[in-house]
Amino acid sequence: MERVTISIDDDLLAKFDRYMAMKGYANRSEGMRDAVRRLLADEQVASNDDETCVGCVVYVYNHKERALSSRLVETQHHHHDVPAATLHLHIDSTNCLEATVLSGTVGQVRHLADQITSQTGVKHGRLHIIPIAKT
Ligand code: NI
Repeated sequence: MERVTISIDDDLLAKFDRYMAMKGYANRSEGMRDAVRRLLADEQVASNDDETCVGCVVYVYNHKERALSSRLVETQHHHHDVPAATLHLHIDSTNCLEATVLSGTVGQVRHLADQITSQTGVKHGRLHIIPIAKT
């Protein structure tokens, strides 16, 4: 096993330490190894663009942000070849949470999810991809 040294912001490290305590990790090395494994597992799915999948992209946005709601709808209409359904939750007086389920190839799903989460005013965007094995 190799020993590496990394630089990390104090704030980020404090959050990571809290996370590790919550999850019961004995030391930072073990927590960091698991974080890297998880990242690589996610990327492995994402690197095979032709695989069939369903995906769920979850994000929060301020519905008072100018034209954002209509831009999000426009984005989905522009990619109408990728089947999508959206759950919308009004979480407080300004913020909305949406969970949009997408179906297609990993490449199509990732592209549309990126188009949604990269819109100005969209926060906490996160895509979960589930590969569907051909039967
Ligand atoms: Ni809303």
